[in-house]
Amino acid sequence: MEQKKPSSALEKIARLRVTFCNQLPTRVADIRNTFERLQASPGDRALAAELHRLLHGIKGTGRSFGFRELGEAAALGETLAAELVEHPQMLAQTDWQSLLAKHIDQLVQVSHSSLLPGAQGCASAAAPAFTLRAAAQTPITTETAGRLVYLCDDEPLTLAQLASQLACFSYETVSFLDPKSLCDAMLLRRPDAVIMDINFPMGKSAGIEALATIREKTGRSVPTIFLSARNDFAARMGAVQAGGEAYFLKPALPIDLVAAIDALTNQYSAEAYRILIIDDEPEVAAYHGIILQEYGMTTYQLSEPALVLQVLADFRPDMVLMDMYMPGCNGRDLATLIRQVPDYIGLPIVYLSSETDRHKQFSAMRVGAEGFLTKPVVPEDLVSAVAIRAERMRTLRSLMARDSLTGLFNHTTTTQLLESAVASAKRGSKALMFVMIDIDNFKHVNDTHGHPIGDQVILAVSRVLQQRLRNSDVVGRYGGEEFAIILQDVTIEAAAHLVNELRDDFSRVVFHATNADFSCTFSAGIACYSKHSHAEALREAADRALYRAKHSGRNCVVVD
Ligand code: GH3
Ligand code: MG
Ligand code: MG
Repeated sequence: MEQKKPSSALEKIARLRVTFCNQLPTRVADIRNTFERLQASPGDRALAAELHRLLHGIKGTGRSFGFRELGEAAALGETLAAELVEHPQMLAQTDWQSLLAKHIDQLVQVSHSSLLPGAQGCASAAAPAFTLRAAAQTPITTETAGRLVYLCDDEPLTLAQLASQLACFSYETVSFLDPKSLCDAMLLRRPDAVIMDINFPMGKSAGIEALATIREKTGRSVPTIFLSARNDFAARMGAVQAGGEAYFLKPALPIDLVAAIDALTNQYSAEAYRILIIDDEPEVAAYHGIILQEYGMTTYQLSEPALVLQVLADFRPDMVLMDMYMPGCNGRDLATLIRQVPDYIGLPIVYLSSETDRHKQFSAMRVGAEGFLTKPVVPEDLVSAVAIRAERMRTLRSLMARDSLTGLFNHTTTTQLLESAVASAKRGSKALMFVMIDIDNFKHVNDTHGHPIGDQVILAVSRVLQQRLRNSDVVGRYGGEEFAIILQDVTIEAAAHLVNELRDDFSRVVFHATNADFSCTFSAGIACYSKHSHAEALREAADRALYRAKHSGRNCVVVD
């Protein structure tokens, strides 16, 4: 089979411009034809609206594709046509007729000259209306396993403890006893993060000075966390000025350090934003889609408004970009229709239109839309307007779907995800395992060390699970001290092996309570999809297996 080279965004946009140029003669002829029909029946409001929509389309699309003159010529006609929609009888006046006729003639002329080779770059068509920054080099999602952390402390015991604790959370660590050897190692291999003491035998701020030197030598910064016994202003300010991103007093809880490393290394960087673009002109929708895709977003271009409910349900966008004037319905009506569906009450809708009339913009926004972007939009403005709103939608959704203590999926969402995983396993006859985990003797932890320490233990389980599992695996907090995992595409042996490793990792995490250090264990039950063919049966089977694990002495994994 012939392999097609993927084309760049600018090439794709160039092709859209060519399509636009090819359509231009027909579109201009349509405008002329509609105007003639309107002259024959001057009071026809629907015809006036149609003329307005056609002119408006050429204005917006022309400007977006860089045909400025064409856009301006269409804009003149559009303004008059908009007046006619409000007051159709005005066309009876000859001066209005001749003015509009003049604008349309002018548009025809400009459209001819736009199509001349080299005129506005239409024939060569490669002339971009803007420049795009280089596409994002880094993938949006990152693998969670195997993060490298450099540790630097002159206390061997501190280093050993830190290393063993971070290993439980799947961090690979390399330890250094002095800043100089850390500095040398940084030049050879760059870690994902550094955890660094401040006070060393060679100076009480040697750690801070070392970081400054490293930055100077490597020319790059690495997320750095200071972990120090010093709590004075000079140490803290020095750490900030050297570029330290977090500061912990010794002894720090491993779970807090892990949370800080995660945050600094974007461990859980989200899936690409999903943007639905509704525009009756496929080329315009595609053009905006290309810009957003360049910035790592996933888009769906819809030019048939009647399909909107189906597409919303299937594509699950984080926000909608909506054109204003479309045949059959306008953006305002379509936004209202979307808002009337309870599931989409919070979905951000932003208009993207060449409508510059402030009154019309406000009227369109009144139905609960979030904003108005005017075509042609500067790509960076489009991207940031979209990203801010999509991010807010993500946060809202995540508040509803996730547990507030651990950030894991909550019970309801986990149950829904299990149901859809079962449905897709049925379709693709894929393997699916459901795991239930329960902390052993947790009541005793609460009774002995207090509820807040109990919460730390719950958090630690969630971290161990999140760190070790793939992005595609579902991890949920099923109840107070119960967790659930959905593993796809694994054999039962592999699942048992993996959960056993998780159990072993967690059992080695050390917790610091007021009176004593202690550790905890959990038990787990695993059920396999093909043996149990629906969600409820899987859940019951995993629960039974967990019960057996508890009865055979806890701290073990049982497969149903
Ligand atoms: P087993 O090994 O049989 O599971 O014994 P257990 O003590 O872990 O089980 P039990 O179900 O008797 O006790 C669970 C305890 O978990 C009781 C409840 O107070 C506590 N718990 C539930 N949710 C939370 C929470 O969010 N934070 C804290 N700290 N404790 C919680
Ligand atoms: Mg329990
Ligand atoms: Mg328990």
